[in-house]
Amino acid sequence: MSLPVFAVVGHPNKGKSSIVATLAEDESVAISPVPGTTTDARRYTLSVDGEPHYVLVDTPGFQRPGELLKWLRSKTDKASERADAVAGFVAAHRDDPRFHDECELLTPLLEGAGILYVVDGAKPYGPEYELEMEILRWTGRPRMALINKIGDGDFEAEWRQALDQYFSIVRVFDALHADFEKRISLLRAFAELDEAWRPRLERAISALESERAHRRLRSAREIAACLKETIAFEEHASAGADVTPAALDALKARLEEKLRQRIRRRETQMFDRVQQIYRHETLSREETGQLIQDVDMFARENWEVFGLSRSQLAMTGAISGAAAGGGFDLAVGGTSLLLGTGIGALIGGAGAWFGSSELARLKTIAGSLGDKVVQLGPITSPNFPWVLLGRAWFHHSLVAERNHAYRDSLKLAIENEQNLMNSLPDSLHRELGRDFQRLTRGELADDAFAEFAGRIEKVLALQPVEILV
Ligand SMILES: Nc1nc2c(ncn2[C@@H]2O[C@H](COP(=O)(O)OP(=O)(O)O)[C@@H](O)[C@H]2O)c(=O)[nH]1
Ligand SMILES: [Mg+2]
Repeated sequence: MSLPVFAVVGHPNKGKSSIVATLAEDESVAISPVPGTTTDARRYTLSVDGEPHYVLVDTPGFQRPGELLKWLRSKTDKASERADAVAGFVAAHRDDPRFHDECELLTPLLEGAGILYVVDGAKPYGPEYELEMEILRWTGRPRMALINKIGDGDFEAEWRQALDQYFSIVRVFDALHADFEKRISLLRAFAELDEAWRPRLERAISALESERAHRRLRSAREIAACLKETIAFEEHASAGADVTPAALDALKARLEEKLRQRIRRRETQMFDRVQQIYRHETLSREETGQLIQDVDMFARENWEVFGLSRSQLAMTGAISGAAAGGGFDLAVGGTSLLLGTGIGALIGGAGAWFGSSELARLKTIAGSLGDKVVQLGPITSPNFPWVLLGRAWFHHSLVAERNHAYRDSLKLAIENEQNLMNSLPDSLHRELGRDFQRLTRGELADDAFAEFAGRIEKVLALQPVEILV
């Protein structure tokens, strides 16, 4: 059975390419406020796990519908000959540059595509559209009209009156913001256009639905792996045999910066992978907003919004867990202890990110020839995994709902006074708290990883905050 093919046609600049990008989940479709950006018809196939399900054809808009219709009418006055007249037009004008766009958009229809006619419901209806609709009727292909609104006007009622006369199905569809359910419901409407397409489209719908769940699980695994790896990060440096306190401070600062860089890179990689899962590879990210002015993961504001509040930390036992992990009492003593005892101390400045908690402890271990080797890490800050999870959760929620027509960068900003983690159910909170403690101590067994990822998946299934896109 051949794939259902839908040609998206209409006036220039009405959101045709946007609709193709959204329905084909393709970020490479050219979308632009400049009319005439799409010059040739191009096919975009939606595939799931390598299996193709349907094809969208992006087409240039009508340029000379009046002349085209006049030509068609001059050829026949019989309804039964109209489709042949359209084929005759394309055959006669294939090399005529004046009708390049018309030939491009009519060709897929002659090859059997269904029609998705796109109009802008924010602008008034006008008789010039009648020419286009009439031409589409001449093709005799199954057709549906989509009212896409670009801007604030509302002329839907007036459009419907006109469209109902030419199209068997008329739907409102927001090319930029339609969510998953809206897309699925549109596919169901496509299935009604032509009986022959129904089985293929129903298959497409169930493939998309299971892919959606699968994408969440794959993302959860990426995030879980990122948490597991970053918590275990360590940086080493040789301090020499007779290191002075000042030299040690400098070394500490260098290691800390290296550790932060590594965490940032690993987080970036995780974000990229999650975006790949949702076919949003090239979508850029920015971190702006009222609360988060700094692009840095380690900005204090980020820790306060994405991680746990101080009281939440205490409640989940994360602080006492860290203390039980060893070194907590020494840590609060500050750097002077380091030289004396050679074990754990606060990293200067780290406490400021979140109250009294440090990111990781500095240890000295004996090197060869009386050399001192210092080690920073693994990461012991109880809030660190929550911050990373909070950011990953928020990022995922934006990416998972994002349309492929919407090209503004992702804004990783929450304008909410609450801690993100407040919206987690208590039980999940407790379980994750235990997972994080195990990770911090390096005690999360490999066979427990799947369960850990499963809990992250439960987090991803929740909506973190009202997302304004
Ligand atoms: N606000 C808004 N803008 C849209 C919508 N659909 C398309 N646009 C914008 O309108 C312009 C033309 O869109 P495009 O898809 O290239 O139209 P085409 O010429 O018909 O293919 C682009 O700047 C789009 O971002 C919509 O639903 N809402
Ligand atoms: Mg276009």
